[in-house]
Amino acid sequence: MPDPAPLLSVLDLRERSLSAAELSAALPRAELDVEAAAAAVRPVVEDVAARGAAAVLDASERFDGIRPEHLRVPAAAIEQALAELDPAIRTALEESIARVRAVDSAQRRPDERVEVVPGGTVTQRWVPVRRVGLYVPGGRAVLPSSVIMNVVPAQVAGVRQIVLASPPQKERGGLPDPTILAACALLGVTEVIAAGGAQAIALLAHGAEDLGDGRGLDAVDMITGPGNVYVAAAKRLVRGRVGIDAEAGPTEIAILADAEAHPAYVAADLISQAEHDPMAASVLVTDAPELVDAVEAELAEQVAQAPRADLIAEALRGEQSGVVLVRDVEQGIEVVDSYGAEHLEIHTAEAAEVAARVTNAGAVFVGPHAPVSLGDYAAGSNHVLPTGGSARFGGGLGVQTFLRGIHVVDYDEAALKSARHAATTLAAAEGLPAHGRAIDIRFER
Ligand code: HSO
Ligand code: ZN
Repeated sequence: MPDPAPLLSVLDLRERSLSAAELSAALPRAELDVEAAAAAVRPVVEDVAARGAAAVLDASERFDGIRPEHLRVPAAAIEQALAELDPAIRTALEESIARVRAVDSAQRRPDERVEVVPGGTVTQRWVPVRRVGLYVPGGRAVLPSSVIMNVVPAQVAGVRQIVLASPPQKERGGLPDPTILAACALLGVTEVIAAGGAQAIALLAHGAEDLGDGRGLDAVDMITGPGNVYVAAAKRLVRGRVGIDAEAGPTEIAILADAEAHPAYVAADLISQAEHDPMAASVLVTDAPELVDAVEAELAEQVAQAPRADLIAEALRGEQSGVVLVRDVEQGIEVVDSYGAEHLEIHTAEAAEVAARVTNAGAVFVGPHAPVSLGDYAAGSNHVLPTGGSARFGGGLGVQTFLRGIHVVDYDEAALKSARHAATTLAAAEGLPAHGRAIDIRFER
């Protein structure tokens, strides 16, 4: 007997006017305790920093139940995974790669030279990070699409050294998942490490003298990629030693919809992200109470048919999911901006215009034909996106993630002269006369 109770709880804001702080506190969202996880993983990270490969192997045995024979995945295993890959999956991966590569190639920022005065230029050079570590999880679901979303922008940015880490699989004799290895082969990634969790993050950040095959592993400069709370916690611990992208939390979808939205599509899309994780968030923001009823009816029907029905129901019933009823689309935009969803779909009249007014979201999907799962695999957009409201201050992974801007200052004598007065005056005002002197001396000698 299916449970007839509605899956989504409803927060009615139609009669309420809340301050920004009250609004963000009222919206459904689970707290992810990265700090508690950090305390748990700190000994693992420290052990890997101290003992290298041996500590990684001990942790694998403890947490993954396997001590892989090779921490560094042999080239032959990567090639074999590609040779054995289902041709239909290979074609789909290739299609996805081509689309992401097309977008990233066009969106790589060019160096920008500005002539401030005649003879005085400042150029912004965009320089790729030298060596990057990419983490691809292998737990609840194995996501080879995440290999694409990490590797392609790094490659388009010009990163020369890419090392990918993914957990060893017990059933595979300690190799990472074969589809992940095949995706590496398709992308030309040859440095692959069979390690997962906090130990993988620590290994990437600290490197190791000997991976067990007589060869060392160089520490990386930056680590990106999704993962569970322990991976997020380990990234927090190594941040500063290396750069990291956003700390990934459970997937989120928010849908802003009016009465014209298709209930079946809205329900299917809410379910699609709920399928990831019992902690995943599915939030519907609408000014149409009749849509809420229609979506609930669709949810009951579609969830019952879904192979992962229990997991989906748990995510939809969780405190992080729900419906927010608003007066109009205007208030809806306020709500979705306050929420800052990882993924935001717009199912309203004039969807493109509404989308253009949203300022906080990891990625925005416009209209009835752009579901989030399109973006997960094959839109050309990236699916590694800010979660937990971090879309307020961070963006998703992209070619820019792997580039650093370096200002190159090139002034001739006349150009320096034009700046002399402003610079020396400010130096004096700051009580730093040697700063001014370094300019004046050039006009005295
Ligand atoms: N929606 C996930 C990414 C993903 N979905 C991978 C399927 N495969 C987080 O954005
Ligand atoms: Zn997804």
